[in-house]
Amino acid sequence: MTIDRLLEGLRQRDPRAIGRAISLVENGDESAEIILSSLDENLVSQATILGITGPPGAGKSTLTNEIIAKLRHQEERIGIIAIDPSSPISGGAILGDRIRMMQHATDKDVVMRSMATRGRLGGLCATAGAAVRIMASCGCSTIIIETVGVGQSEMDIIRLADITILVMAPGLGDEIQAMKAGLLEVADILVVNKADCKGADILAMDLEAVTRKGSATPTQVCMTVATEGKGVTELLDRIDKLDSEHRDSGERQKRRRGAHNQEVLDWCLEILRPQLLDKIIKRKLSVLGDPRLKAKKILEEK
Ligand SMILES: Nc1nc2c(ncn2[C@@H]2O[C@H](COP(=O)(O)OP(=O)(O)OP(=O)(O)O)[C@@H](O)[C@H]2O)c(=O)[nH]1
Ligand SMILES: [Mg+2]
Repeated sequence: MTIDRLLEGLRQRDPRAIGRAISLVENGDESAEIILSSLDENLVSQATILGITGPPGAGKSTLTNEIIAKLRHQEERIGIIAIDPSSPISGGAILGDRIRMMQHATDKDVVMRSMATRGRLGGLCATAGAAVRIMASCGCSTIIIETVGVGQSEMDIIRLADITILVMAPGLGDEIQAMKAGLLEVADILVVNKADCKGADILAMDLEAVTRKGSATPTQVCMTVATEGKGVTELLDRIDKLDSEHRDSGERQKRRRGAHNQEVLDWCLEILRPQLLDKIIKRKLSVLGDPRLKAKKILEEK
């Protein structure tokens, strides 16, 4: 596809053109700059970016699926970015997510994209940020980033979101308990999914108690049964309300600025990494001595 046809495809909001554009950015293709500077910034700033995070198996994809279904009833166009850690913990996540979202797979107003974190030195924020912008510019008024809250790169990604939803579920084991503190910090809305299962009420009370410690007003927990679509309307109402509060108070703008700075930093590192590696190799450094000192010297060089 020529760049002109691709840009025309993006103007037509063709899902195939969107997919192609994201791939070109991801692969560091020269045309990425042309694509990214052709976007409709107005639509980008209007779109709502939701982060959905939580431990593996909590029901994030099932819930995302239900959210899509509800929003599609309102004729919204939606973008989904599934960050796949490709780790043994959630092996096969891509396939699983694809199958679960199959009911929306033929809907041209649901644009899906998976991104792997494995085998990547960095740049995930940069490329995910670009994907968000491309989708928003092509008419997606809501963009959902689904990520397992396990690693630093997944947590960085969540900063791209205007609103972050933490999905927990009963019966996920001790390992999850340990993750909770870090996850709670980034969450705007807490969801206890699998409310049909034993232990859901206790988990909700437990979470409310934890959030009460940190602030004057405890975060109210939303209960959902994603497999039956229960509690999803209430969750969407909460999201809407918080979104308008954030728009009014300037919180949203503040978050966007933080995310933008993070993305610029990510791009700086993407651009610098190969240049620096080249410099290092050319120096034919001895293996003796302090690597940190050598790094400082190379950076000080003009
Ligand atoms: N009983 C019950 N099961 C649920 C509910 N929501 C999801 N599940 C099941 O839980 C399992 C995991 O759901 P997913 O939506 O794949 O969870 P996930 O958080 O996306 O998992 P990863 O992407 O692997 O991190 C599936 O078998 C779902 O059918 C629920 O509300 N109640
Ligand atoms: Mg999933």
